This record gives sequence, C-alpha cells and structure tokens, in this order.
Amino acid sequence: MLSEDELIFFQNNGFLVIENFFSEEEMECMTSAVSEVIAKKEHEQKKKGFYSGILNQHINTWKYNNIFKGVSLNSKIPQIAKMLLQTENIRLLQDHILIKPGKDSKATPWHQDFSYFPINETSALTAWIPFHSVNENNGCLSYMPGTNNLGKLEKIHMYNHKSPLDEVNSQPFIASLNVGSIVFHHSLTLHYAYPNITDMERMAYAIVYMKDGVTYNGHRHPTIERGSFEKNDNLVGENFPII
Ligand SMILES: O=C(O)CCC(=O)C(=O)O
Repeated sequence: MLSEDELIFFQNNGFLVIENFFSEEEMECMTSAVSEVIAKKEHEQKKKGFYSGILNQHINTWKYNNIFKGVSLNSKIPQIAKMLLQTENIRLLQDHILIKPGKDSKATPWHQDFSYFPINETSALTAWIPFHSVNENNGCLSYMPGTNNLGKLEKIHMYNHKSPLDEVNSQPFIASLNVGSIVFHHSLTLHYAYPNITDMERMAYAIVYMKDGVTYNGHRHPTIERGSFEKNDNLVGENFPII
C-alpha cells in the first residue's frame, strides 16, 4: 500500500503527502457528511475561546456519523497509519472537522501535536484531508521536515506566536494540496497552517491514531471522560477503538 521510499520519506521528514488518494465519489460522500455534521451542530452555541479566529472544530464525529466512522475505522487510512507507525495495532484517539474561517482568520501557529494529546508516548500521527484545494491563501499546512526526529520541543501555546524555528535547521515544506489528497504527519512534526485570507471557509477532516498500548498523561482533554482513567493507565476501551 505504501512504497519503501514513502515509508523512508515519512521517517526522515515526519510527513507524507499522497495525491489522488480519494476518488471523486469518496470526496463527495465525505463532503456530504461534513454538511450533515455542521447542520447537526449548528444549534450549538459557538464558544469564543482558545481557538477563536484560528480554528472551529467538531470533535469525535465518528461517534455519531457513520461515514466518518467508516473512514476513520474501516478504510485504507488506518492501514497506512499502521505502516507509518510501524505497528500491528493502533487505536483511534480522535477525529475532527477543522474549519478555518474566511477573511480574518489567524494562522495556526507552529506546534507539535504531541503537546496537545493526552498521551505520554509520542507514537501517534494525524491524517489530514482537505475538502477543497488548499494553498498559502486558504490555510494549507506547512511542515518543518525532520522535526519528528528532534523529540519534544518547548510547548508552543496556540496564542504564543513565538517561533520555535531557531531550534530547527530546515526550510518549511508548504503542503499545497489538490482535492483528493491526504497528508499524514507524525505527532512530533512541527507544523503550521496559513491564515485563510479568502472569502470561503477552509474545511478539512483530521483523524488522529495512536499506537496500541500508549498511556494517559493525566491532562484534561476532550476525549477523556472525567474519572475514566488514572495517569499512566493504558488508553483502551470503546472511546479509543482498536484497529
Ligand atoms: O487545520 C488546521 O488549520 C491545523 C491542523 C493541525 O494543526 C493538525 O491537524 O494537526
């Protein structure tokens, strides 16, 4: 499913773009699922908070939308995630629809996803799927190649635009993508999303997988029900389905 060169590329660079990954029908199906999710969530009051102006999200859509359940659990995506994480069993940590508002949105600052995950280990990755072509004008991602091999860098808060790039000696890779593409990135890969300066919202769907056996770091997180896990417990159970 992945070539040896693609695997090596991911190990060395921390991300992998696969073009023409989805057929038109698959994209249409997911696009209609996004509309369903948004219609369902429309009545919910939008909270102005942490990610305001950067990203609006709908988390854990797989729990109530069958299309996203199928895409995240029973598709070629988790099979590729297993190959990239070099493991037989993975678990779904979360999925989310990520909407970058048009016109006045801010960049998503440089960060390593690991800092925001509720896990002690770094063996996790994200599959990121845009619903339109994305580029520097409408919030595409940009990666610092090789940062997946630098370990955990200083935590960059979403509102702290201080650049961690002094620690990094490489040039960003701007992941302009056509519809139908997917990009995978490791939880340690430093990445950024451009502001969306177009009139249209930028819609993407992201799925986060972790290696089976990872443990809870004790921090509050939307996927962890209060009291359900103690620090250092294995993250198992129906909220983290094994694949
Ligand atoms: O979609 C975005 O703007 C940012 C996404 C991101 O940073 C991620 O999925 O890890």
